[in-house]
Amino acid sequence: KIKACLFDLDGVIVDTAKYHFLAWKKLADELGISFSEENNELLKGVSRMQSLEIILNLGKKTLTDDEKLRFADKKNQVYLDQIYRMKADELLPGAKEFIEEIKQSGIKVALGSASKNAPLILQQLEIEDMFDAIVDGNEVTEAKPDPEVFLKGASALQVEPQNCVVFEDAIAGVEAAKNAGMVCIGIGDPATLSQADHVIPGFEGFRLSNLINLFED
Ligand code: B16
Ligand code: MG
Repeated sequence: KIKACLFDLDGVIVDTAKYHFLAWKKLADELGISFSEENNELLKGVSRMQSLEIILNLGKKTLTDDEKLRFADKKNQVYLDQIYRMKADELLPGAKEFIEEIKQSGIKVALGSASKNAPLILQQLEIEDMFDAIVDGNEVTEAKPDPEVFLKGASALQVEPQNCVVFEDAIAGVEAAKNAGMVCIGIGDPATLSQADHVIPGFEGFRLSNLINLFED
């Protein structure tokens, strides 16, 4: 029985991946590292510092810890410039409607994001009051695929993991949900998210009845 739904933020509720990409690309250019949209897939759901490590590995570059912090901060400033300009119309189609529908049916709703900027993003999208619990990059110590972010969400909602459904767009995030013992609905490409229990293209036209049907056959 579904008692709670946990939502990833970037790539599920809003397409901030494009802003992350632009900001990392700028930094990679500065470091003389070539960085493509394909490489960007590796960064989805991964923390800021780990994302930097992945880029440095791509370019076979080493930096001191101080330099790493400085570059990560620089990337974040470029990213934030975009986020401050973001408006509620950048919510992905159908996401808000789906969350409102499941809430009305009594299902609890939590956010489970790796982003330290999640509170600001929710504010920009005017949906900060929509969640019964919010767990983001400021509260977790272990990054996805570790299940910590989703287990904390379930415990805040006082729902057992087996009664939770996670919506995720990233490979690391799907793994985190499965590691938490939860059902996972992938958002995006079925081939990429092959570990998810089901994959849907997005929330457009997706209703609670569709979610329930997925588990009836
Ligand atoms: P920040 P999610 C993740 O958010 C993004 O997918 C990932 O690309 C990003 O590096 C990470 O947040 C950290 O973000 O730099 O804002 O703390 O998909 O887990 O909602
Ligand atoms: Mg994501």
